[in-house]
Amino acid sequence: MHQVLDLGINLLHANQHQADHNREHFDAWGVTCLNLMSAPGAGKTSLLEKTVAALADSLRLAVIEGDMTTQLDAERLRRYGIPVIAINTGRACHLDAAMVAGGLRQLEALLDPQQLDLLLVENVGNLVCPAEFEVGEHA
Ligand SMILES: Nc1nc2c(ncn2[C@@H]2O[C@H](COP(=O)(O)OP(=O)(O)O)[C@@H](O)[C@H]2O)c(=O)[nH]1
Ligand SMILES: [Mg+2]
Repeated sequence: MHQVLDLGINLLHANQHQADHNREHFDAWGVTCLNLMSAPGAGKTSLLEKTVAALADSLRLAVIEGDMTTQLDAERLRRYGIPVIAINTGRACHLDAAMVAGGLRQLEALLDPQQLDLLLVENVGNLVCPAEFEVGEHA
């Protein structure tokens, strides 16, 4: 027998609330935030490397690098001399807004975020899970 239980709560509500809060920070700082999602190996880090190389002279950039367990992508991007915050998600197949808020606190310890123009977020390599969780990005 199947029974439908109405829990009466939106399980993503807390994440949405935190994402809205992150976006308020980005807007107050004048920072545009982009959240990159794709299948593993599709080329997110490569695209970020080329983007950073092309824009680092004209825009002030930082990266939040989401990865389940390693620092490898963060190390690839640190070579370009920009601030990179690595977030290991452990078993989670996506970043969520609270993890990004934690990354923002680390970023604020390094620099004044009002001095940034563009924050690039590389999400964990899985197109399905990350799409459910806004992190406060503009696009
Ligand atoms: N042929 C080709 N290979 C690419 C391209 N972009 C990335 N790659 C390669 O694909 C692999 C995975 O790229 P990576 O940027 O690490 O993907 P991510 O897992 O989405 O971050 C690497 O070996 C890259 O060199 C591309 O535009 N063309
Ligand atoms: Mg990558």
